[in-house]
Amino acid sequence: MSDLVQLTTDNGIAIITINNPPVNALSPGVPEGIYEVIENIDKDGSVKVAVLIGGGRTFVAGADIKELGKMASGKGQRGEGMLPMLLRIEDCRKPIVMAIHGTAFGGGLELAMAGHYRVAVAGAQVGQPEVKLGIIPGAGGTQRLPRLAGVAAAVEMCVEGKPISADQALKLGIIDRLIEGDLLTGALAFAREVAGKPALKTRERHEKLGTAEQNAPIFVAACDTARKKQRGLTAPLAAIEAIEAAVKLPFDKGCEAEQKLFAECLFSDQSKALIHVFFGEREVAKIPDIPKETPLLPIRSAAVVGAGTMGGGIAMVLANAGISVLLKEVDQAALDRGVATIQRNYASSVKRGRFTQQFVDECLKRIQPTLSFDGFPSADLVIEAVFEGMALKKEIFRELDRVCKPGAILASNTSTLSINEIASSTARPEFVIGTHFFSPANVMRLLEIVRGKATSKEVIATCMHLSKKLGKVAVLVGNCMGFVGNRMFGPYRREAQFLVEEGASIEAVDDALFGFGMAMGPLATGDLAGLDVGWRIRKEYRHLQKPGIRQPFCEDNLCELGRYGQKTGAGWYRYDDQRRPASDPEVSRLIADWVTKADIPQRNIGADEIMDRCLYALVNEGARILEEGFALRAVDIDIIYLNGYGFPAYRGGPMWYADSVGLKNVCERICEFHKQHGETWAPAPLLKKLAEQGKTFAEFNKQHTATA
Ligand code: 3H9
Repeated sequence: MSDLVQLTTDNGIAIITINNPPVNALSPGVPEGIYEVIENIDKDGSVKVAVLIGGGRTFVAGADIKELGKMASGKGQRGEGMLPMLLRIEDCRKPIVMAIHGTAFGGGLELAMAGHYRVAVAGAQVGQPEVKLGIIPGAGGTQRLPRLAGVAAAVEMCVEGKPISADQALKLGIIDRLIEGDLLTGALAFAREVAGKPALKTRERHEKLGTAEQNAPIFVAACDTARKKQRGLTAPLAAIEAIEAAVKLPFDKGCEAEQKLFAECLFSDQSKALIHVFFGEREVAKIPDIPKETPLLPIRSAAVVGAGTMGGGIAMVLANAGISVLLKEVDQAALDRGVATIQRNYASSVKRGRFTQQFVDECLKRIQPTLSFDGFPSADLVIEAVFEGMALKKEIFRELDRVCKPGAILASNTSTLSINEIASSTARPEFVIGTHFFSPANVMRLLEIVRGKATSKEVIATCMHLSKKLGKVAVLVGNCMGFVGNRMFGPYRREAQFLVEEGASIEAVDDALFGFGMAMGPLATGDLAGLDVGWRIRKEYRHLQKPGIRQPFCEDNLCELGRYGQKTGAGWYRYDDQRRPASDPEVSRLIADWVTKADIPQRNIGADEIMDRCLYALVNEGARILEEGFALRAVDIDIIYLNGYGFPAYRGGPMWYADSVGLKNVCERICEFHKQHGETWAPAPLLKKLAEQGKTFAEFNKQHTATA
């Protein structure tokens, strides 16, 4: 018997324990081990009933995603162990009780559903999150779940991929009992109750399935919603099709349909990209020169300087995580405005069902508005989120250095300014760091953690660790202008504007990128963020621009006319009072006028060129950032773009996308643009080198982290 699956007995009850840390994934050897154990139990006359439980912190978090990744890339063997193992469990003549704690996800839930009974502790979660990996449940989940929970619930769980609580699972009939206290003790007691009773096979249950006709409206509605809410993703539609098969076909035929759809999804580019994203989100937490054991500084209380949109959002994020926070402004009116916005945001979260009123009341109590630095000496962490100006930031940091206790972390939410320069205004640069939240801070998952040249490892480790508690995906970046995300966003939006100046319509540019899967087109994004933000920065840094390099001008001209985007009701588009966009013929007329005066030749530009120009501008800058070491790995850039800039997850991020197109192709296209449009398109040296060597950014990653 393998070490992965252990069998013990307790007064005629067999206890099967899965021990495959950290999450008991169904890696090779686990299904086979369970199969063998069940065979023994079935034969053993002294055993009346069995309990299957996960060792360590969880039941089973699913199939081994590493193995799936290998299979998806054609490098692994298709594991045949799962399906026979599940049938073997279901056919066992002794009842098998699945005892769930932690998570029963994906193949873990499929395993649990093949058992005859399921019990769980209250904190457990169950789910079919496969769609998030671009696949569907592939071990009978789409066939057994509707039999236990009904079609509507199964569709929701398999299509959205969100986990549900043990309590919800009990209500839906997925589990049979909630266990209070110790899980194994409760599961053994339950097993004694069901010992000797017939072992119910989930696959033979039909009472909740209904007919194809009865369920038709559920499938139609689910397809409509999936097309809108999960635009571009194929797995949600495949999951619906597989559940339809459960309703229309006998169990074994339904499983065959599921297998076919599962294989189609697994071998798709979307699945490869989403598996890359799964591991990428975990990889970014690993910093090569900062060991896991680095001591963390305690963060019990915090303070935020500035109660504007960013400061208020950051205060909410901290309060949501149970951290008390002082919120400082310079005058009462600004403070009141900030607090009112926080209250409004919380009220809308309650209305949308995201938070309960009780939770919100507790959070509001944790946020203490103030006009002075009086309470600051007790704060473990201070985040400055004031207007983007170096002189002001330095003045604040001088003051923070004076009032804060030794060992307090002093963070700036700057999106562009040098952390080294900000740190130089303090006597403790090792405690100064950048925490670049994205707007709205209480919603966006991304957090760029900016490492200054003196920032200590403890401070970095603490901020990376804290970000998880805050529900954020943190990516460590170096201290360059615009850091990683905004530095790349510049060339991306620059190309969008050039395209408009060369004859593409505003709508054509945005539609092409939206069609690619971006949450919004680049020009509409500018309107949302406020065109004046970039305009002001450009004005401040104009003296640094190299002469003779083409610069876009339409956006600056729009700003000169007071068209700042959504907030002024007009930018590239026109907006009504609900902020709904409409094309604005006035802008098209203005642009036609400006480009005629600038003597820019006009031509028809297709969607392919629009996408290549914008996306390869991202990639080219990303390659420079990577080579200069401001991002640790290409995957770090991908995770930044997926979580902060609306890049479609199923394309894996800009660097993964470039790898999938082939760096040789990308580089050739960039060289064409270089010839046509001049110096801004000089190919990044790293891109050129990898293209010549026939390598990918991912391969550069591996080499880089191996030597780091
Ligand atoms: C599936 O089941 C398909 C089926 O239908 C069958 C088809 C035939 N595999 O997230 P954490 C690693 S598809 C391999 O940091 P947490 C993870 O990479 C699967 N590895 O911990 C990390 O490694 P490292 C459906 C996995 O406590 C370590 O475990 N299931 C797997 O924040 C700790 O993970 C899912 O999609 C896995 N399945 O969260 C569930 N899961 O330390 C995916 C985790 O080297 N997993 N690892 O970086 C999760 O959602 C979270 O990991 C979980 C724990 C909630 C379980």
